[in-house]
Amino acid sequence: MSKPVTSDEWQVTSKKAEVAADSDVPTHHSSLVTHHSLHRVVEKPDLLLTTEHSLCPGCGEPVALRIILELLQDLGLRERTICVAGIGCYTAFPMIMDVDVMQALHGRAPSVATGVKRVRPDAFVFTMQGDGDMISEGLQEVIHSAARGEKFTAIVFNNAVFGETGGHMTAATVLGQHTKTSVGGRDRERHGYPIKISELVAQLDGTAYVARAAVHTPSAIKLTKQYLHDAFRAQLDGKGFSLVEILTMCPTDWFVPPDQGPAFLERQLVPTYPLGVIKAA
Ligand SMILES: Cc1ncc(C[n+]2csc(CCOP(=O)(O)OP(=O)(O)O)c2C)c(N)n1
Ligand code: SF4
Ligand SMILES: [Mg+2]
Repeated sequence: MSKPVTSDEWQVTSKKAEVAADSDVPTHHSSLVTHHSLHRVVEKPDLLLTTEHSLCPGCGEPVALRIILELLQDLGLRERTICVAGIGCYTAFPMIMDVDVMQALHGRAPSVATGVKRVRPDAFVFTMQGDGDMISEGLQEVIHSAARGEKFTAIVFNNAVFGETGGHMTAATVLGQHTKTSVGGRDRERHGYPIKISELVAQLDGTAYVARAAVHTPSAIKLTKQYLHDAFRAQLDGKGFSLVEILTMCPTDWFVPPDQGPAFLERQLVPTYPLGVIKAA
């Protein structure tokens, strides 16, 4: 099973090419060299103040945060960035981000971001919300912001539960999923169907870019960075509203051990929430 890249992840790479280039080692012997060494392939982004966090082991949200901060750093956006944070487990992140953050009331981040972007059009503005915050508690905020074509980027960490408050069902909980308030599994007759926020928002004329990503495998993490880059680009080019939904692991409220979060995400969430670009800029 693949695991998400973390700050401590190392990649084993073959030394053959380096050894072959070394004049002390005859070229015809280079193919016999089989030793490996460890190379660090990722560094802590400067905008991440510490690699320690208070979230659960195996949580996907710190992985998503790391990608966001790497990208802000790569694009040189730190000085002009304003993040508007919703309420959820990720509300702990402003403490460890070297980026300006405004805290919104539950579900209201898109409206606060609308005000920030209109007052400071040169600022780079993104929201950081969860599925409970955006899709259950603040659905009208994101829909209207998207329809108006507000020029900020909305990021939603979708773990299909209200994580911070103990794991009850959200509007994004998938059919059959066990939560504290759907103990027999989400039932279509009793609880209705999950809302697919990306598809919903993509059909609005004000949206420039929409994609759904995930952080459960290294390749998914790489694609998440690409999608976020394209969404950020859409904002920087003044094209309109952009949204990236990131499926994140919540082993605690999925009732699985931390190392089984990625497999659970692939098995339970991806069939309802297929990954990919939903609307290209
Ligand atoms: C108006 C309001 N209702 C409820 C709450 C309680 N509350 C705080 S965090 C949270 C869960 C947020 O879930 P989500 O946005 O999915 O984030 P997660 O914790 O899963 O990362 C809830 C219900 C609140 N703070 N304010
Ligand atoms: S409850 Fe879920 S979302 Fe919250 S920190 Fe723990 S694993 Fe992450
Ligand atoms: Mg959630």
